Amino acid sequence: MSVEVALVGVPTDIGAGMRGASMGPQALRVAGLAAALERQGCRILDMGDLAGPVNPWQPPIQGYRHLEQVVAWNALVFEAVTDQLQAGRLPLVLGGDHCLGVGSVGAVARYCRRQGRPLRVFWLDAHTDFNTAWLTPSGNLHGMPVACLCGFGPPGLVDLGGSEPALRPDMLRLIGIRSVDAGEREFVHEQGLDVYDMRTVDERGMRAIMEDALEGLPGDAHVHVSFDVDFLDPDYAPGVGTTVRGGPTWREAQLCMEMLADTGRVGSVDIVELNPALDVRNGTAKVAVELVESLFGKSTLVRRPR
Ligand code: 6HN
Ligand code: MN
Ligand code: MN
Ligand code: MN
Repeated sequence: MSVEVALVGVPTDIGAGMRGASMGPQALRVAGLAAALERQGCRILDMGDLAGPVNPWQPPIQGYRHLEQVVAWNALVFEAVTDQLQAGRLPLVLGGDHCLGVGSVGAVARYCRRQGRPLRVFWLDAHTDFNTAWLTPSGNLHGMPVACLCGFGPPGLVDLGGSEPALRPDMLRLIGIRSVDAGEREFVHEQGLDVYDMRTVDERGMRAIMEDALEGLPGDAHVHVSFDVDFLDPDYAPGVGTTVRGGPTWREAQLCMEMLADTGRVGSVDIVELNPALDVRNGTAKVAVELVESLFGKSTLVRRPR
């Protein structure tokens, strides 16, 4: 039976500090996302785009910019992702900025909890996204989804899927990290997040750190991949709002995706932070599509499970 993938467009930049990620879903479609997944044997159902509030482009209030609109968008994402999981499809959320991870991962977490299935979330990103209203240097909610999912954040986001936090820190693996704000850094340490920063990738290599991050994955686990395109080195992916140099190369990122694909457990995916306004001839969208094709099983040679 082939995997049925539901594309859920979330055209918003409501949580970002720069406009343009709202054009991400269309750029990914134009870059050939559906055809790439079809080549991997998936059946594609494009659900179109969710329609949430417009970006009022206001400064932060008490540590949050556009909190009301971020909550509204995430409520829509939560519902849409829940619907697709319940229909037995693999939700592929097309962002949009990374604030939508609260609704997307929140829905996946509640679904897994109800099914009694273990969940592991791979957060591929230059940033830890672990800010809170009192730690954030920007007020931008795309810098806070991991904290919200772990129960640290405003009402409306932390309780999207019920009263208990969506995730415990031990369910998370953060890969590719190289930009963490001063207060955020302490908080990451305090909460014991499993962070594979770029120094660790440099020292040990992508293969070893992915083996470590995948260690002990239960056979019945659900793997969620939240792919922030700024994970990649900006030489390969300039079309994002918050580039940080020194990220994984195209090859390293491919290996990361291939090793996730090899688990056979990927059950939901976000592609976020692509900003076509900053891109060059849609090249970053094309790179994202190439990586997602690997995440769904593309390989040069026939591979058998080791
Ligand atoms: N992202 N740490 C910075 C902030 O404003 O909180 C940047 C966050 C970027 C978030 O790329 O998803
Ligand atoms: Mn992010
Ligand atoms: Mn990021
Ligand atoms: Mn470890």
